[in-house]
Amino acid sequence: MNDNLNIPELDIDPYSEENLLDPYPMHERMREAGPVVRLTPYGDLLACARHAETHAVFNDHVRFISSAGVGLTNFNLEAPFRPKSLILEVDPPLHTQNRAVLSRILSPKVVMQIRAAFTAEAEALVDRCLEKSVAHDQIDGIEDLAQPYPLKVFPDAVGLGDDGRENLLIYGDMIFNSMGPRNELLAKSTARVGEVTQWIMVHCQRDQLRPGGFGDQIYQAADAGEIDPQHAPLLVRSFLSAGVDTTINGIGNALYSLAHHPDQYAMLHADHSLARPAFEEALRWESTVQTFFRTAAGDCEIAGLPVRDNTKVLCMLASANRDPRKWAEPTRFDIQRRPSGHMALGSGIHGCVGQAVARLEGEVVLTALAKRVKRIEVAGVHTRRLNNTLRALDTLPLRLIPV
Ligand code: OVV
Repeated sequence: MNDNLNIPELDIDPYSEENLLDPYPMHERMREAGPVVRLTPYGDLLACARHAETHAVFNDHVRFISSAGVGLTNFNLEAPFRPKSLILEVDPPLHTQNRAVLSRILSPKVVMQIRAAFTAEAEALVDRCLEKSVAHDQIDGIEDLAQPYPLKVFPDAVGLGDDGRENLLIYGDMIFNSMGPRNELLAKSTARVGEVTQWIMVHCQRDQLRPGGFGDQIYQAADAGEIDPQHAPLLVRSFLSAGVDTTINGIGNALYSLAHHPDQYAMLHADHSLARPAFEEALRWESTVQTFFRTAAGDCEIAGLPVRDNTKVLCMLASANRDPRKWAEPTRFDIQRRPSGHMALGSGIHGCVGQAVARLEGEVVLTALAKRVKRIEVAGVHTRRLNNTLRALDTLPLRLIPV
């Protein structure tokens, strides 16, 4: 009966406070136990923590589907937390159709067009941070830089108004918590679920979106018959769900990584063209989205081990990104590494559709810093914002030393 006999069983809770604060010892235990493990606190839940299997699962969307949810909750058994995302939580052919539209709106060509505006905003913000750091001896890397930057440039590009953008932060925290168990973190982040969801859905309507912005372009695609017009608001919702908290923490984690590796920052300062590879290495080293799930559609196997139909598989992206089977000296933060094949933006048909915009944001913020800031010093103890899915900082006291 128990065909999971060959799968190592681990009494590990990836959502304990200890593991969320410092996931790396847990990652190592999971990787060393086997190519796929069973996490006994969550019943029949399987997990992949090595690069090869995580990558294989993500690149087999036929066996490992997304339409049963990419969090712990199995939508075949329980209702989703919110109406399903029409890109993240669907399979082909609907996924293919919707993704084609989002992919065009966020294409590398579009990114070339927004580059100047994104660069100007990064330079202005880094100037303000530098002034503040000189005047007050420190800044908060999160409140003063990592948070305001994406919160300005991305909703501007989507075409949202200026008011109420703090709702995007609360919403992001909630959505990414909702992909874990129903723990205290989820309960806290959903305290204002009704009000925040209401704000989000109102701001997905066409009359709230500047003509020509990313949001309005979804409605234009509906006008052109490329997507179901009834799907337009939920596709705009994907921008608002996935586009802010992710990049905030991507930039926050990059600042953290550089502040804690002054030799690496010195190299970036000496050669600004390292901004993009430095952001990429920060994604590998401190992966913003730590985990996503898939669900087995039929009995199958991972690395020769049996997986029963409808089993949830936890894919440990952040662990794959430090798997010594894949990376030389994986715990070393090395901005010259060029970590192609990292899993921080996913892989396969669901790989981050906004990745060109995300990389632009990281690159221009790090370039603006590299030009103006000689050294970044740690000016105090950072604090973490625990989230069931995201590796997130709450505060990051930094001192920016001008050139
Ligand atoms: C990648 C991602 C994260 C969260 C939400 C969504 C996507 C969405 O499509 O709503």
